[in-house]
Amino acid sequence: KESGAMKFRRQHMDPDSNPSNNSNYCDQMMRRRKMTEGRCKPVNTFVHEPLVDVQAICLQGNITCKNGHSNCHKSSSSMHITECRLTNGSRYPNCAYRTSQKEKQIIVACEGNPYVPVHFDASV
Ligand code: UM3
Repeated sequence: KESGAMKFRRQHMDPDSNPSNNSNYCDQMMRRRKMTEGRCKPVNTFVHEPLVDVQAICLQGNITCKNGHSNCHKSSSSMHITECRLTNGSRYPNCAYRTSQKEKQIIVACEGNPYVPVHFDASV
């Protein structure tokens, strides 16, 4: 079965690519990473940094997550990310996304032992 940590890596980690000049990145990746099955996931962020650097965010101080839990952590440095946002006219099963590259600090929720990212909360 897929663990929370595995799900985070599937949905949010893409360390070895930089989609700079590929406006189809989100259309391809949202499908390839199985976020267009059953419904089109409305918003999803991919992180283009080494996994160890993203896991290290869990060592930062606790902050409150959007859901009120206190197991969120903010990266001390900005990270290369791509935000995928469903386009207005997009209708399942034809999920179409806008691809936008950003450099922002990210907030993740961490759980477990080892204490690793299981949810992407926000970028700031
Ligand atoms: N989400 C992102 N990036 C954002 C905001 C939200 O990926 O900037 C995702 C994370 C959540 C989902 O999925 O939207 C609902 O908040 P997850 O818990 O599987 O990571």
